[in-house]
Amino acid sequence: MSITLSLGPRVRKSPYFESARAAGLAAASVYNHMYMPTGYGDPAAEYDRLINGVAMWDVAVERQVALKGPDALALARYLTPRNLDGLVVGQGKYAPLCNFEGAVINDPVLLQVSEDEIWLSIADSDIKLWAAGIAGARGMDVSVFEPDVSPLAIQGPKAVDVVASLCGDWVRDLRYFAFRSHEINGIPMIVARSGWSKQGGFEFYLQDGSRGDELWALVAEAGKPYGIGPGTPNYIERIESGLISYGADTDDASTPFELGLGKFIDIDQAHDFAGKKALHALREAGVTRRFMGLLIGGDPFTGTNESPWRLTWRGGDHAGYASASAYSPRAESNIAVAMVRSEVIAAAAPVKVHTDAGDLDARVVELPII
Ligand code: THG
Repeated sequence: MSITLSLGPRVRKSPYFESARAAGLAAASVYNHMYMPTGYGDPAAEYDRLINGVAMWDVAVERQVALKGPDALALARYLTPRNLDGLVVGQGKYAPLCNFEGAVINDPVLLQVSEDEIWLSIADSDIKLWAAGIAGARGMDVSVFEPDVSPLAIQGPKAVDVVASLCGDWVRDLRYFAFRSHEINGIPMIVARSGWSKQGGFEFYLQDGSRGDELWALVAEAGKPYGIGPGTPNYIERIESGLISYGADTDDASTPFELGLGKFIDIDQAHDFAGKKALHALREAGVTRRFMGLLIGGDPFTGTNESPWRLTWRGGDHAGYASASAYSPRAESNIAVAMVRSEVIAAAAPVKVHTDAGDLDARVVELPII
């Protein structure tokens, strides 16, 4: 049964909201205190555009937390276990953040936008408060604020042609997570090669919220020859690709080691950072569960799970939980991402998934699934 989303002033709207609504927005969630578009009523077409064509996504919910001032880099270093040596203006980095217990509290993309300004392009948690609190407590000379910046993603194999037709052929040479300032019709933005899919694409970080509908229309027009259409961060593709959805896949105790983010952090670096001591102890202890994929039997799923699904093995022992599930046209199977106990993984044992519609057999596989 579907439920109406109550619109009101307490939850913020994206600068693209009216354009998204006019394009047929059918479903939304809430993320960073904003409405986040989650569907336009035709999941099969939205998936197909992302895999074979090009789609445009209102992802203004990926808010920026700006760190600006002489201590911007020092604060960024304290906030992330990622090693920021070699950070340069114009190259972004995936930079998980941890609390003092070593649990992941967000997984932003970090962008050095100028010599004294760094942005954290955040997932769904209140990092502005955390960063401002740490800066204040440590007496750092830096201001922490949310700038007027709203990403619009253009994703899929044909995204590069759409963005090149709008911005020029230089975009073809941008490396992953690299970015540059650019204007289209005087609309200020940062163009980055990034996005929450593995199908390739770009993000326009619009820097004037009053011009969202104008930018949306320009992208829709430039994309017409390539069959562009609206989409959203894609549920099916992200499970196939094993991309983490912070808050959905994680809980209060999820560590970078459990989530497979160990390659993005450097706990042996000389700089101190929040969670350093805890992460050393966690590495020493080893993980007891890991972020994995599942291939699940049964008839093709039509929706997804509203709550995590419990996993069991050996006739009832706790094996973990599945946080997101879908039917994958490419895997030709039901699939899920799940936190799975290490002993289950080591035993290569089958698991039972306790879905809302009954129990199903599943096999645990490494991510990505595709
Ligand atoms: N775009 C922007 N901000 C964001 C997201 C985004 N903030 C929140 C969330 N998404 C951040 N999470 C991710 C997670 C993974 C990737 C991007 C954003 C990603 N990972 C690649 C991978 O895992 O293969 C590459 C990582 C790498 O090699 O550094 O792309 O989507 N603006």
